[in-house]
Amino acid sequence: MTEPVFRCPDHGVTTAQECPECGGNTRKLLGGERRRRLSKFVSGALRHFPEEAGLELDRGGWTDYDDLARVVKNKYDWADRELLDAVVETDPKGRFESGDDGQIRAAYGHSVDVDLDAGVDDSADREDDIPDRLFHGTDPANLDSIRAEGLQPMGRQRVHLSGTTEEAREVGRRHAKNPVVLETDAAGMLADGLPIAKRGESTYTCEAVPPEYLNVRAE
Ligand code: HQG
Repeated sequence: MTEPVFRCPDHGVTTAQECPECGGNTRKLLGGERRRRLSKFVSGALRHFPEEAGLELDRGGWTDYDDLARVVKNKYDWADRELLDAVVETDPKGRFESGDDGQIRAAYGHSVDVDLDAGVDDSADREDDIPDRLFHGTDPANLDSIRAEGLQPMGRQRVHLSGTTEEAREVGRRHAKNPVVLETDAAGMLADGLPIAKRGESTYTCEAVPPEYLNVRAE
């Protein structure tokens, strides 16, 4: 269940009913269900259907925040810029990145063709931040195929991995009731020159994971 968002008059938005900074009263800004819907729509528009939503993404996946706020307002009669700000600011997975010059993009998850490293010359620095092991939750029905060809991006531009087994299981639950968790030898991939990037709070992406770097994680 998605938590509501509250606003403290002095310290801004929070998902706690009492402001974590001053312990003072907050007012409810956005209910859980509307927060979930808004986040899903914005994620979809920035990852999968920008054109249909009326947005133009540049090579790096960026679009103008003002345009997005307009699109959101047209889509939902109850939504406005303040609620969009709240969804973006409180996203627990860091799904959205704010750029210079009032731009926004999805941090990961794209099916549209973007290059998140476009115009960035220090992308290799991201590799300092990669844990030795990463995890991927999936439907057990995919295992034979994954054992044969490794993890492939399927409908997206990249394969997505999680920082913990719990998060991977949660991702896998989107596909199956009893997902299986695969462990990835991320250190081995990096040592062999297969790049991995950290995106958002705890999501890691790569072009593919060949089968020799994968193990089914025992419960
Ligand atoms: C599977 C969410 C057969 C793969 C999450 C997965 C993530 C194969 C499915 C992000 C395969 C693709 C992405 C192969 C991969 N044979 N099946 N060779 N290779 N698969 O939804 O990783 O909450 O495109 O195991 O947290 O589940 O939206 O990818 O089951 O970070 O922000 O093909 O989406 O983020 O499914 O999820 P998806 P995903 P948000």
